Amino acid sequence: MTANLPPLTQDYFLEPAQIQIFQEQGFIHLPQVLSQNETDAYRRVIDEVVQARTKHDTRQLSEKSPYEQALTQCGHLWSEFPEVEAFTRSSRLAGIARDLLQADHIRLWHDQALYKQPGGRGTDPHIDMAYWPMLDRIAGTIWVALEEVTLEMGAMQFVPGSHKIDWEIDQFTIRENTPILEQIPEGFKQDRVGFNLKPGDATFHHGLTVHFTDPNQSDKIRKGMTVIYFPDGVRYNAHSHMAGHHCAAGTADGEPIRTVKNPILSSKLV
Ligand SMILES: O=C(O)CCC(=O)C(=O)O
Repeated sequence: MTANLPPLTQDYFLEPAQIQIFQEQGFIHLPQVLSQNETDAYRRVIDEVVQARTKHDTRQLSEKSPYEQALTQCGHLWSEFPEVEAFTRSSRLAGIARDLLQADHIRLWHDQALYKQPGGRGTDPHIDMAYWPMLDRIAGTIWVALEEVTLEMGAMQFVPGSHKIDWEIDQFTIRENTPILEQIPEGFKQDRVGFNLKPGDATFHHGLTVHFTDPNQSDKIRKGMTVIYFPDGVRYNAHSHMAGHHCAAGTADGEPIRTVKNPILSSKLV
């Protein structure tokens, strides 16, 4: 495995106007969060761990489930592969989450590499909060492009303002294509917005923002690495259909989620 990885500790400065855009839209494009060198170094590592995780799966794309045809999903990498830890626990990335979610302290939910094979299906429209048993609906994801990712390859697209909808979350279950675009109330219907990403660019989206991608119409693998964060104090919902999630193991209903899997990664300077 690759050694001597660049530490991702230098802050990425966000203008107040960017924070405001995120609060209004529920997502934001962040250019050059990682330099080309940093991106290359972590892509090599993440390629290796995705390969290690998936090497026993010899199925063709057409033999996989619809969900798997959209995404090769390798999560919780940092605790298994020490070389991924510097990415997942990066204070630069976590600082972005802290600023955008306006948190004093930001905690880790989990990481996941999300690769889309050439010809892979589009990612179905969804909201992430449906997958997380959180009573307080505030959390978000940074999605970092490990290579150039264009809309034709399946770059992320978002419905502006959809994080402000009072979603009935429990109707959306993981790995089922519950229609969501059709449920956007009249006043919230807006055209999708997506971004072509250069290597090291990122998007950050709120856990209540509707997002999706087109299929990967290129002959290259679309490579994204994500980290999910939530503010310290977010409480566990034992009545959620996602109750029992191992990232909150041992947390009682209504208590703040603060397990060993959720270290604080960034704190506001006072
Ligand atoms: O990478 C994708 O296609 C989907 C990613 C996603 O849904 C997420 O990070 O929340």
